[in-house]
Amino acid sequence: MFWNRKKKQEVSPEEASAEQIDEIREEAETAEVPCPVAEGQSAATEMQDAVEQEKQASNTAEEVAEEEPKQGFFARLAGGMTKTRDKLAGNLSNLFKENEIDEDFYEELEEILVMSDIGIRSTEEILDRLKENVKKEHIKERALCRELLIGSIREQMATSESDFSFEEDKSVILVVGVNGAGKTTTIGKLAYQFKNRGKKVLIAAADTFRAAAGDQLSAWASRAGVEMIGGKDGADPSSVIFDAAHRAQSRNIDILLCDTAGRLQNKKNLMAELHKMGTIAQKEYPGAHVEILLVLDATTGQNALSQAREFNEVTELTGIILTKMDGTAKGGIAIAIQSELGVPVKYIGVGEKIYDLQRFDADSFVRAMFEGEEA
Ligand SMILES: Nc1nc2c(ncn2[C@@H]2O[C@H](COP(=O)(O)OP(=O)(O)O)[C@@H](O)[C@H]2O)c(=O)[nH]1
Ligand SMILES: [Mg+2]
Repeated sequence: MFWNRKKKQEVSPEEASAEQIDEIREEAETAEVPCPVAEGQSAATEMQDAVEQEKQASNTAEEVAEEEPKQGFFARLAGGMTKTRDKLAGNLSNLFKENEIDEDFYEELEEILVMSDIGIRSTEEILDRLKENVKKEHIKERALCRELLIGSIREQMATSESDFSFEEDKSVILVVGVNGAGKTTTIGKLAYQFKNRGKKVLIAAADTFRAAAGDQLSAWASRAGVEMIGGKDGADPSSVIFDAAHRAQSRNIDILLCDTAGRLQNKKNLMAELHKMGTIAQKEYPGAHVEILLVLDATTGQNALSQAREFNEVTELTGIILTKMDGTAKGGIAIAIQSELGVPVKYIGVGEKIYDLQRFDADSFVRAMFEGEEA
């Protein structure tokens, strides 16, 4: 089955996570009988969980205004990406002031792109394409390179309609990612969007490791006005998926959104658990599309890229959700992830409110990143 196929990812030498990836591979290969329940949490994990819970406790229903602001979709994206744009645009405008297209120009451009978290590999790809086009179109001015550069990134980031066909199918969406990435919040936002589009939505609370994770999700479910199943601390996550998928099938639910626990400390279990969840979902809701979306915190920059690689090794991801694009200068990481993993970025989170999630659109993203609201 598709989520069980392991992709052979090329690991770039400049990334320190290569060793970690080997480790996951090794663990994956020696995985025993799927056993999703934790085999004892380390003190560090417990501490991390405690900090997270405290953080989440402050994220109460009252704080989340439900009324969508009048500000348009693009304005909110551009507003959220201000820091990323400021960092990039300032450097670029100086670069494009001069005229000569020489080696210095390409070197400086390379530095600016890498500094913007676009990643070494994707920067090289972008530069190669740019050089090719400069030659082909006999371009002599730096200013003209700007448009070529933007166009090339837009092309690279383009998603296809089929990437989102699951939204119109019957789908089970497994939302995966490390603690604190924004899984639960994003599920609330997705539920709200799908519900508003007239879909029948059900949420499964399969992050049963952390105390109060169920309560947090339940608060989001009620804000979104959808039903939730599960939420008992310590329950077997797969049994939650079993019940939820079963209910989804019997009630003809369109979208079943599943919250999961993600702890990189325990990859063997994580892999086994994700596999088991996918298998159960498919079995209990035959015909439903299984979508595996990885939630990454954009503020962690290169670390998010390493996490994406690691998760992509243990399960076949069908998409990425980048959260916290607001308030970070590291938005360029979206480009690095898409280019290096070949997994499309499907949604981006631009704030903590229920409407602060946007379906990824390459054109708007590139405009927000390079030009902002005035464009
Ligand atoms: N600024 C901002 N904060 C976000 C976004 N998405 C999630 N968060 C915050 O990130 C924190 C962790 O989110 P949570 O959903 O609990 O993460 P989980 O552990 O992966 O389920 C919460 O305080 C959220 O409000 C976003 O797009 N922007
Ligand atoms: Mg959570």
